[in-house]
Amino acid sequence: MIQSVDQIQKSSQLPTWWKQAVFYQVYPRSFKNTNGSGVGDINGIIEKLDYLKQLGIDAIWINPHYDSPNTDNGYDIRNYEKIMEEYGTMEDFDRLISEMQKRNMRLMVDVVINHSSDQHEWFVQSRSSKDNPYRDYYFWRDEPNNYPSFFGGSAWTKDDTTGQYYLHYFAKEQPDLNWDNPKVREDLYNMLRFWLDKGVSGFRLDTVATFSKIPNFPEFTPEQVLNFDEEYTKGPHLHQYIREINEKVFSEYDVVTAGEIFGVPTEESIKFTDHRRKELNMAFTFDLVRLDVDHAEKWRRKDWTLPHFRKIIHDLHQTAGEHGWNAFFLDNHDNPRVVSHFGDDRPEWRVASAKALGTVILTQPATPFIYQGTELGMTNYPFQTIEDFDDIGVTGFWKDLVETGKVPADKFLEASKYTSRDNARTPFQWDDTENAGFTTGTPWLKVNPNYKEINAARQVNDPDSVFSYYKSLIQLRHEIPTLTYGSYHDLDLNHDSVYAYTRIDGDYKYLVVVNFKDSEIDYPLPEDLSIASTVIESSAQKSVQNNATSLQLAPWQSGIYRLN
Ligand code: TEU
Repeated sequence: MIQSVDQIQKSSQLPTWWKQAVFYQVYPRSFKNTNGSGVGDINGIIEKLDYLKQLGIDAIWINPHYDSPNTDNGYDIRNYEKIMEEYGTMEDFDRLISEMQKRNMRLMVDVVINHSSDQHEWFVQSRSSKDNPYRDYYFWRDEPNNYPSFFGGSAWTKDDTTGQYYLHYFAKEQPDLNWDNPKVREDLYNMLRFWLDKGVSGFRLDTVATFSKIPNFPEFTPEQVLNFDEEYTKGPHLHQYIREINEKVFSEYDVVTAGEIFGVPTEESIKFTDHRRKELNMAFTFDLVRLDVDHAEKWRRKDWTLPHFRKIIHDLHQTAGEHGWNAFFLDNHDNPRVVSHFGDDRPEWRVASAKALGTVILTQPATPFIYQGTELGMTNYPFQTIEDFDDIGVTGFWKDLVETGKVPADKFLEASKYTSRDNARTPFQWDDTENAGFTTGTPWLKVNPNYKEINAARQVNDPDSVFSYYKSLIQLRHEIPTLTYGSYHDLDLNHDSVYAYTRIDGDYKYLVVVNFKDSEIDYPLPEDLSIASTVIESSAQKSVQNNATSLQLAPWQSGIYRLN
């Protein structure tokens, strides 16, 4: 039965396009190269729009496309109003927008304004002398404090020109902008208007929770040093600044905003997205994808459990309540591949578990974001040595921990193999030709050797592929508004192998069931629930009888059912 959006008008959540949309994240550097340079480009995105349209995608978030020396793959912007040379020209960008508009798709760009590149003109000026008019565009101090950088080492670097230290939460090539300076804010807002005037429909705000700094930079206690990612989000003016961007920029345009609120605990996320506060539309929170990151040694991975996983999801939705909204994702360019992280990427379970996780991603009361290649079940990369890595998150900590003898090399490599951001950044696997059809040149990062087995060409027309399953899920997401707006109820937070929840809106009652184990399970439905019909199942199993009160789940089986 197809439900119309009118039927959910009465529900507490007002329907909007961006809540119903399915977003796809393109990491341009690794998506598709068209000129043999080995680096993905804008023309490559244009070339593949029909592929994304076929999948059912409504909107695309692209990682930074601006001029950059690429210390952190574009998250170090040298010129905010220029296109990264390897990616193409401003004409290419304009064509991307118009080609997307033709296909009724929207573009969300990445806004990196916590910091700039050290090669940005503002910083070049700022570092040149203590009385330069741009000096206060950044933070300068005579002495550093004990703030750590996200990429290892201190968050302060001494600049020889003036002998002072400047602040950088990320790499030393990424100095933090001084948001307390109203001129900085005005310049940034003008830049945002420039892109909105071009027809951009969305902003993903990079590390938005760290815009406001703690006045006078007091030393952190040892406990604060351990929790530095959260401490960095405690600047006193943060929400004032976000409200100001909303008032001066967002509210003047038809734009959707998604904040990367890294470091903010799930329970606090509502402060950013409660529509009455007029800040952002939705938030990316990280408790879920980072649930297995070791607190003290962040490069390491711990075991995780399904009850922990579902508790975080439960809290996420609970916190959003009727006034907030979230972006939902299980992987992105900063995290391992979802099938290798939360599924099972061994050949016998890769397809089944990739589909199971797709069911999870596309049935939450939050806007789903699919990271490129996730719709194919692309996996982590088999890294062997430190030379295999490009990620400054790995190379920075290698210097900090291994080269100083604090952590043995093999221990560090073993962990980084799972946690490195490079896992998600290997080139997209289009087909089984050389370099997986990504480029005719030498790819900037090695292609995963499993590309002959895992690639788009093989999956697009195969009804049993991960791609086809995602396509069906996306279609269901579009047809059944209850999957977007219905209430969410986890049926048993403690069950350690079956993740089951209902999505209910009046008489529209759905059950989502996912077996997180590689063994069969007989699952009696709790709470007197019984099945009215099957909406979709991720793999063949014994057919479900009408009014069934239990399900026999195959390994990594997942499904959506109508309930009586
Ligand atoms: O990430 C913010 C962030 O704090 C982490 O996800 C970070 O990547 C991780 O701790 C490093 O291991 C954003 C971007 O998504 C990321 O790619 C950039 O590197 C970072 O900001 C700096 O701009």
